[in-house]
Amino acid sequence: MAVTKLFGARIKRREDPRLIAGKASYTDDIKLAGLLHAVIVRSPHAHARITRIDVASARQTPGVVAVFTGADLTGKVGPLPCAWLIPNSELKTPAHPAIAVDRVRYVGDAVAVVVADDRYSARDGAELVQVEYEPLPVVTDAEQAVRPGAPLLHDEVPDNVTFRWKLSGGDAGAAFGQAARVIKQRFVNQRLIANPIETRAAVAQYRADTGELTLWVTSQNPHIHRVILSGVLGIPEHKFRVISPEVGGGFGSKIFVYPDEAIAAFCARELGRPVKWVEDRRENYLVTAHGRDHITEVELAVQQDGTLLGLRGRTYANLGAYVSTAAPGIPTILHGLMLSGCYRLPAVDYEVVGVLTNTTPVDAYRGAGRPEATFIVERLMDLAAAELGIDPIEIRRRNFIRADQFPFTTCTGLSYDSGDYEQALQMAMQMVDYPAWRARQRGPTEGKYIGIGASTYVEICGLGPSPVAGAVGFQGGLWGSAVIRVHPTGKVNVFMGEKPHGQGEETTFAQIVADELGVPIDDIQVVHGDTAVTPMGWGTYGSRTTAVGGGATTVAARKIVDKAQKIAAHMLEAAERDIRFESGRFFVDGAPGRAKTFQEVALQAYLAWSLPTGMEPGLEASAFYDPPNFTYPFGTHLCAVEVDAETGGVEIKQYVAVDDCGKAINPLIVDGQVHGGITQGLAQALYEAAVYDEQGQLLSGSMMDYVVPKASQVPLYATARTETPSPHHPLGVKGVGETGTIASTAAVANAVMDALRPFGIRHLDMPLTAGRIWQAIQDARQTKRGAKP
Ligand code: MCN
Repeated sequence: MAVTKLFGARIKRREDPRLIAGKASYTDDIKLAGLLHAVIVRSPHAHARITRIDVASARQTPGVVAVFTGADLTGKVGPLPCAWLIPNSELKTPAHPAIAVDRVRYVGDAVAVVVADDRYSARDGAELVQVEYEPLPVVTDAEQAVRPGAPLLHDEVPDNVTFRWKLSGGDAGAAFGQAARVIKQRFVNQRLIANPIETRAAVAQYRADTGELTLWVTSQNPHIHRVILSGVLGIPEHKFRVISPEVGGGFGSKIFVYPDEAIAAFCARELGRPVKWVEDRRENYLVTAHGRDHITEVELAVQQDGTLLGLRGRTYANLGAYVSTAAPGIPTILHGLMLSGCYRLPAVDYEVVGVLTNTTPVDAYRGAGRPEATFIVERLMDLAAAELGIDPIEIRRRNFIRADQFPFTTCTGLSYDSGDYEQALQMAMQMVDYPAWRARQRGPTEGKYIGIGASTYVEICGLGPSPVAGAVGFQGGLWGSAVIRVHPTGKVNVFMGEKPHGQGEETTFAQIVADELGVPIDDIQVVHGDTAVTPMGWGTYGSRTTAVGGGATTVAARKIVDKAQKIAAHMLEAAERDIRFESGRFFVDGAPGRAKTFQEVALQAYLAWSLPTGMEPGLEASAFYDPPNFTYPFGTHLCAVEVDAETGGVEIKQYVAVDDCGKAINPLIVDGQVHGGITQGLAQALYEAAVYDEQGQLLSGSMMDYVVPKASQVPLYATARTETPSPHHPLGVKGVGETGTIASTAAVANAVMDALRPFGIRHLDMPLTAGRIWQAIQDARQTKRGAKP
């Protein structure tokens, strides 16, 4: 019988029917008897002392059950900890109380919580909480915040600097000493907002008789929420259950442990009734972690032929008002260590300064650190090419790490597992007809300027291994876990430690297990998101779920087959070494008729009437898989744009993405991930920006002001893949969830800047809006006219 392997099959996501039909159950869908509703009162000031809070009127509002302020939480809810203590940086993590007690530090900082029978009464009550503030000077910009005399946020951090992290590798001094050219540039990687479809939410239920707390929460990592909140709330882990039901996207923003979740749990414990808190969209903009926000001064040393010699510079990373859960690791480990890109860069000398400002805390947002690094490296490659008169594709080729050089140790200290950068580039070049675009660019313009941009990227993902996590200060392990339970009828449950929230692992992990066990995919159910049911897991982020959780699932499945093989041998009265396993059948080598199906073996494992001597009954296996290395996906994205000089408008004429995520389990899902990722990346290049005014008010605090691109603003993407398996992964896979975001920002920005070269414009900061481009063209024309004698 021909066997259809599911690994590599473009099957549709099994989670989609319930999502599309509105049948999925999210945190806000949880309804419990006696449920109360919480609304959090938030500071309208970016920086102020709280001189008085009067909650009397709020308490008297009909329907209001309780009002709590920071003072009520003191001693009962601890500060929210930072979980990435990067080493050798003198990291300072000022206390982050769930509700501010005497001082607020950003617009949205919690000052009180009102709990009522329904949400409307809670909101009415919240409006009656009277807070007197004494405004303090505000600073929102990272460079300004480190200047002498800048407003200070925390007494424990006298210069607003939470850390200074230094990176050096090779001899950067010598590299710059011998450089034919030094390319200098200042880059602003603007602040972004994640915009998941579902905002955050929490429902907490406490049983005073047993001391057990159940928290339903929009989390990308329920076990991390449990371990951190267990400490914050003083509830022991074994009596603390965290359930993440359906989660409507996160893009990183639901990794972190927020004040709101601790507040909901506190209220439930205090009041002895379940409490629900649901973030509205305005709050989501104000208080859910933002991403990016780097200011970088950097220089690249090159030889005349474009050979890279060294890179040095400094990034000011704006971390907002408090140090969020993973914040220090993003601009350092995930950004600094990737500054070598996919090139043979011999030397690096770099500093990252983590800065506190009166803005929303900043943490991981899709790509987290790697898009910022790719942007710097790939923009520098184009600037170097332009200065040296070399084609931007050619300068990349000259510096690529070659396919025969893997594993490759970068000057930043990473060991890239595998890659063939030239192959991906070649494929992308065939897909766009690069010479034709260049010819069009040289042709008549008629006010429309063509630009072609490349981004040849590599990313670090599939986070662990755990010893490295420990070495870089991450306060957790980074292995993956899985439990596979085969039932007596041969049906299978896979319990994942990680927590997908839109990525599709219910499908891809079922594909893995179907192949490994030889059972129909419909006989497999994948379960995730409940600490009482699933094994400990470190979460879904850093495109790690398939690399580590998929690794664990594969190892667990192989343990099942191993045991089943022993049982089959016993049932067939043959030596185990003579048993073959194919397509769900165990048979005696050379006698295919002497066989037992996987289902027959599963039944015998549970009946246990006749098992090999000493064998335990049952057919269940667990695995904790700690990978030996990260995985390093890579690829080439090429983008052709047309810029209208009269309006400044940018039209993407063609977009090609060739990505290599090792072996693809489900190319349809991989394409979907790449599409979503590219869209978020090009949104940064062209549209999105979180903007504060000088008083720390978020001007782009709603969907009316923050431009998430519409379908009409996004082109059709052409995607393709090369396949360079990860040599250390049991299935050869690498992550793919972030590739699109990491690659596309630089590709689009490079294309736009290429189009603007005839005007002598060297670089513009993102987002490259029509207004900004139009103004730059006017300025350039003005300068040209002024320069004329
Ligand atoms: N996959 C595959 N073959 C591979 C690699 C992956 O078929 N070689 C499949 C996986 O099995 C999975 C999907 O592609 O179905 C993404 O897998 P992976 O690369 O392991 O990434 P994660 O599941 O760890 O997802 C995290 C990543 C990140 S970090 C962000 S942010 C992000 C993203 O995924 N947020 C998302 N994609 C998102 N997609 C949605 N819809 N919503 C989000 O919030």
